[in-house]
Amino acid sequence: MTESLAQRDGQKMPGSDVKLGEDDGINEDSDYYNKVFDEMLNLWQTNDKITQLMLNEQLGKMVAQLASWDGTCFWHDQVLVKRPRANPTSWYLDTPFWSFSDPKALSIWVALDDATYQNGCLYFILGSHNKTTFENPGIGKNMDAIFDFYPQFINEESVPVPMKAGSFFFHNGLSIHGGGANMTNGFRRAMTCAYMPDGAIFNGIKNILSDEQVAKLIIGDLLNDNTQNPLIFEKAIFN
Ligand SMILES: O=C(O)CCC(=O)C(=O)O
Repeated sequence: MTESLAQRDGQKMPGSDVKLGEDDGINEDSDYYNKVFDEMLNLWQTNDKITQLMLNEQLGKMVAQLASWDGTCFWHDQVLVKRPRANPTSWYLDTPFWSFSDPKALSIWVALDDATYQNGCLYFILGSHNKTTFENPGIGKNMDAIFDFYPQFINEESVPVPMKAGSFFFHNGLSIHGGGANMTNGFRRAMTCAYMPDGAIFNGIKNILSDEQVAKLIIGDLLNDNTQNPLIFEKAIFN
């Protein structure tokens, strides 16, 4: 991990000049958001070890089983470093940010440090993924903003997920989730990967696609660029 971050020298994403701490055009309030975490995307494209680890066929199979897909493609990876004293991650949904819309789309979240109540472990509103939609409530500064959009969840319990370093969980991208502030003087680092079903189609949202990629796509086109969204697992079909 250290090697893959050093190789990037602060570059947030391959093919982009944006560096950590700068406005990436994805998040609404970059000044605040850059103090939620340092976010680097698609390390798999610049580091072979990350490719081997995160584009692993067994992982793709687990995702396919959880999502009931026949094939799993990679959407993106992210390293999320909550620095000492970092802001909380407001409640939000993942899937509405992505360039495809699938109710089963999910991510893996891997703790690289112990994630604790004190340093910003994640929290979930359990079962919310069954009632949310692809409309995007966004992610802002106000922790409770999502409940203007989904008032039916305001009284639901928040379930914390403290994690030991090296452990991981999967979560559906339509789950309402967030993370605590880092109240400590240490780092809370995590790696996530989001997965897409084979055969997913473009929904018009740019997300991490480059301007050149978007220019070649129209809504309804297959997202089948193997250099961007490689197929990492395919269920064998026996006649
Ligand atoms: O690590 C965090 O604080 C947030 C991560 C997250 O929201 C996600 O992986 O979907």
